[in-house]
Amino acid sequence: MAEERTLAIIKPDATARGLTDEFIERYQARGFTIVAMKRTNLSPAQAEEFYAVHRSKEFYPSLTAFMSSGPCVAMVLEGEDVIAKNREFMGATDPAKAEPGTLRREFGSDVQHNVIHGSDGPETARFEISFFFNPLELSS
Ligand code: DAT
Ligand code: MG
Repeated sequence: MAEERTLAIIKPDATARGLTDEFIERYQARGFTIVAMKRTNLSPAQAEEFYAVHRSKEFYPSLTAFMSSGPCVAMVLEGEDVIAKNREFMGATDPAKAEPGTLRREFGSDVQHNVIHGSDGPETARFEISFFFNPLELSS
């Protein structure tokens, strides 16, 4: 497997609960390398653009309202097979169905308030990383 980058987002429910440091520590303890990170509060329009792929879903309005409801922390992770490794570490979309030991199982409240985002493939990762970070911020 080749070296990859992926985007993870600590979602507004997690930052509001004071879980940011805990999540960063868990990522590092698990061996993930964080090559860029920023805290930001998306506008509703930015959340709509980020989740444009879900525009036709009935949960799109509440998803984008939630994702713009408070600060989030975006992180670029780098490593071998890191896209899949992050998805595994996050757990299934619905926390009730996520494996024990995953972030969503341990901290997620429901399918919308599921504490963490992760890119689902190389093309998505490229789009999502460039959505949050400019080339200078990615030069490490
Ligand atoms: P994932 O975040 O696991 O990649 P996804 O891409 O299918 O899941 O959906 C993006 C987000 O949208 C997800 O993290 C939470 C929200 N979502 C998905 N399905 C939902 C549903 N049935 N009801 C409410 N929110 C949902
Ligand atoms: Mg997804």
